[in-house]
Amino acid sequence: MNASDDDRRAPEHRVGPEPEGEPQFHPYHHPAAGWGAAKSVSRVLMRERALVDGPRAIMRMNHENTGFDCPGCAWPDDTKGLHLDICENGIKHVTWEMTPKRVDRDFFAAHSVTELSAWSDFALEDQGRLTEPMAYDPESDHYVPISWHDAFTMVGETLRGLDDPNQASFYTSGRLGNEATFLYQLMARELGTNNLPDCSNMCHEASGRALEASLGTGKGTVDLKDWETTDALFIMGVNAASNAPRMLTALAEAYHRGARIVHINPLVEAAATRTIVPHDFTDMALFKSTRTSTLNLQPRIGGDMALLRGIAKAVMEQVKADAKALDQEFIDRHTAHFDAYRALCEDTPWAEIERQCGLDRDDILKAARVYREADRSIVSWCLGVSQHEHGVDTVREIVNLLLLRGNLGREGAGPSPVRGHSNVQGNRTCGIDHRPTEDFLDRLGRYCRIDPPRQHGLDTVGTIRAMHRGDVKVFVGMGGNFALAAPDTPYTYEALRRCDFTVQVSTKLNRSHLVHGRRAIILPCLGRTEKDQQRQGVQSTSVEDSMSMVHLSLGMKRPASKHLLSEPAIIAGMARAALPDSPTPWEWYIEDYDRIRDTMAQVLDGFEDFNRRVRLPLGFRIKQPARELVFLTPSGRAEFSTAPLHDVVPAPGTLALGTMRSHDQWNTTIYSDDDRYRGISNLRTLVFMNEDDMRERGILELEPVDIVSTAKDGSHRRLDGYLAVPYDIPRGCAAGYMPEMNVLCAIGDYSTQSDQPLMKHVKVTITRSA
Ligand SMILES: Nc1nc2c(c(=O)[nH]1)N[C@H]1C(S)=C(S)[C@@H](COP(=O)(O)OP(=O)(O)OC[C@H]3O[C@@H](n4cnc5c(=O)[nH]c(N)nc54)[C@H](O)[C@@H]3O)O[C@H]1N2
Ligand SMILES: Nc1nc2c(c(=O)[nH]1)N[C@H]1C(S)=C(S)[C@@H](COP(=O)(O)OP(=O)(O)OC[C@H]3O[C@@H](n4cnc5c(=O)[nH]c(N)nc54)[C@H](O)[C@@H]3O)O[C@H]1N2
Ligand SMILES: [Mo]
Repeated sequence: MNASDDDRRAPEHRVGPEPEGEPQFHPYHHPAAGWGAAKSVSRVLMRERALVDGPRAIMRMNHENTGFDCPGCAWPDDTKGLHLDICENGIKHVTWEMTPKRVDRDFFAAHSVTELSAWSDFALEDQGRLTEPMAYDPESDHYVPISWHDAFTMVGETLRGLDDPNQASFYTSGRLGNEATFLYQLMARELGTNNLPDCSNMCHEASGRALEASLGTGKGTVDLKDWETTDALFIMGVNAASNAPRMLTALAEAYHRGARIVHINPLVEAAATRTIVPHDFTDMALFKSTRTSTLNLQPRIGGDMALLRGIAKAVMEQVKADAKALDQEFIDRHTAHFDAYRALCEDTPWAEIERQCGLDRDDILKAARVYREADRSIVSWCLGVSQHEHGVDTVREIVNLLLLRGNLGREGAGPSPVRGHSNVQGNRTCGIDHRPTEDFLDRLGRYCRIDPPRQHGLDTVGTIRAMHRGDVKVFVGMGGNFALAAPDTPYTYEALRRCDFTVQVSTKLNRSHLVHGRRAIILPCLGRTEKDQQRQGVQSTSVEDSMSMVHLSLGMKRPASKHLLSEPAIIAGMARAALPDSPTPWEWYIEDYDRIRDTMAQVLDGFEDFNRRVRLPLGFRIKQPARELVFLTPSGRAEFSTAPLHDVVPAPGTLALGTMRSHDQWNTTIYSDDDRYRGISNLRTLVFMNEDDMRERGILELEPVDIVSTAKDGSHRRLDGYLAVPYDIPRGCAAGYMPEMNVLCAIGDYSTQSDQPLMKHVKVTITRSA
């Protein structure tokens, strides 16, 4: 790459709103959720003017099969069906979709793309819901209305005109329901490509690959009942109070029962202190908070694997004193390569473990003790573990640890990744995979009477690079905000701009509509809360949560505009235009989604009798062989991995920077410039630093600093004038917000194990701004 330094700076636009006041930092000392959450919710309801519809919708959210699934995170719904199973951030996501504001043709006539490009990302989404299909007109630099028919024709003609179907790439963001997902991958494969990048390539690819390699089941094996019966919870690399707030309830309940909870995170996040259970109204009224942690450990960024190895080593060392420290019977019956793993733990010196994780042995032993004393343990994790060079090795080390004490295939025990988008797990289950298995392709080919391509396709990073080279000419974004979510912002912008044609299926205006190909269209779709009326009646779609429960979601609101189509209908429209001789009955499928589900039941493992089972009160759980101690691995057993510890200690003078979300955002959707639990108001362009690291550099609180990253290829990227915030974070570590900090993530810096961009481990230097 020969980009100049200027090409690697932040684009001109802001991400968050204009600040409402001076930037402030006041450490937060209140429990998570509770009244602070209630206040924040009412602010969003007021701003979106959704005071009447909002509360009514919220009462219908996550209610067995009679409401819609929260479009927020992938935390499972309460199994008891009694609670008002909602959270602050879920309410924000719902009201965000239900806003009465509209982006119509007059709006686009009034504002050129060049003008809109200078707006903040907050301002773009704040305009409200998209209302009709629009096409970019290069003459006037405005989006102009286009009919659905003409839009589909344009897609069809362009796709048919490609020399090779691999010149197109089809992105999915994890909100897409299962039925649309299935149709989308079918369309891509009928066209002849496996280019199916998705947001999972940026979040849990490492978890899927590790679990597949260790257990032969690429998902977590526990469910909420296990959370309710476990003795010890290890919560790693997740900011649950903001990103999976309903986990707070599970943590508080576990604490009440006497379970032990260990949080492993360079930052002590709000979920690692106390919470007021949001749907427990007496707790709310009495300000009664519950503790949610017994032990907080703050390893350095990337230090998790060393910490896990240390815990494993300590457990093994305990065997001399207590033969039951290991579950030798489980190990003998169900696992492979234990001896090699034991030798590796013995050979890894304590000093190296301490140096790599940044914790001393005593602290590691505390965690080991919790683990050893628990009959049943669950390890739960999210991006703090996965978005690293060695994310796969680290997740496999989690499994190693669980196997030592037979914490698998029984109640209250096992691995429990926290997934991101509400249906990101369902997307993969239903065929969004750039590396599909032969078995899946065989079944798809047989039942859908197509000849699917066998060559693996492009993932997110691969797609960006191919667009940059000119090898991919057509980009279709099924939801999401690819331009802003992906790494190396200026490079990704350039890649999208080099496309011949970009298609975005969206609910709201966002950056990806303004950073577009030579030709571009926006196709507006129904949101999850809205009524999907088709020929045979109102349709529901299914989704799969983090714990593999599949259930129906039924929208009930009047659509934001009468010109919107459902996502399945949009896919069918594009497919019919692109594949005139298709054997797939696209129109017939759209009349009644039961018909799609009948086909899915034939093609997808674990979806037998789909239409009946999905209508059971809580839906159904997809079979997980590892849960039944059936391991679809080469050895037929759960496999210990034996990766050596990697060096994650930052070089002198450099820091390891993790990019993360604030409390008031949903990925690229920003609600405000505040981050309540971290004590921040009116500020997103910040970097959290250890006080000693600041002092060493002569940086004072809220002083502007310049952050320069160094990529694997030696190139530099920079963000200037960010404000330094002294924070309780280990030395050598720093943290700040995505998507702003994607500017610092080089396109070539992805994990060789998972191909995930290294969003939690950017090598930076930080200096006072001149
Ligand atoms: N409200 C809200 N909810 C969301 C989202 C949202 O944007 N807003 N996004 C959704 C999506 S798509 C996803 S994938 C999830 C993301 O959920 P999270 O994984 O919670 O996302 P991040 O904000 O990136 O937070 C990462 C956490 O990892 C910690 N961390 C950073 N580096 C390390 C490390 O090396 N080791 C350890 N142990 N911890 C580390 C950080 O301190 C932070 O607490 O949330 C989902 N839910
Ligand atoms: N530096 C850094 N970058 C990251 C991450 C990080 O931790 N650090 N996290 C990564 C992760 S985990 C993820 S998942 C990605 C997120 O990447 P994406 O999923 O691509 O981004 P979102 O911000 O969730 O997408 C928001 C847009 O989705 C559209 N939308 C909302 N609801 C619907 C719907 O129902 N249907 C359709 N068709 N569109 C809808 C709206 O137009 C909205 O503007 O970002 C990644 N980027
Ligand atoms: Mo994600």
